[in-house]
Amino acid sequence: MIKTLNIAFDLVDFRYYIGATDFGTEGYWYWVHSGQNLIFTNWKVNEPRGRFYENCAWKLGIGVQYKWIDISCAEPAAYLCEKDGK
Ligand SMILES: [Ca+2]
Repeated sequence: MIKTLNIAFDLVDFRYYIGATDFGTEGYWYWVHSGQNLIFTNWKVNEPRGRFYENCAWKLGIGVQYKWIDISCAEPAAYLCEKDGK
């Protein structure tokens, strides 16, 4: 548990892919792993705005309250993964 908390603290101010995309249907945002549409979103003001050129979602850092933006899926960035707690 302590290791998990340390990792989370280190990641506070980085940008990450969060696994959401609107690739295929512009404006329809869904989770890549499940295909389900987003129920909760945390978009930054005036985001998403990349239209057909930006189809992946990033979580920004603490300076912008972890808001999301859309970005080109070709942009290099870290990513977050979900793991079963079992
Ligand atoms: Ca898009």
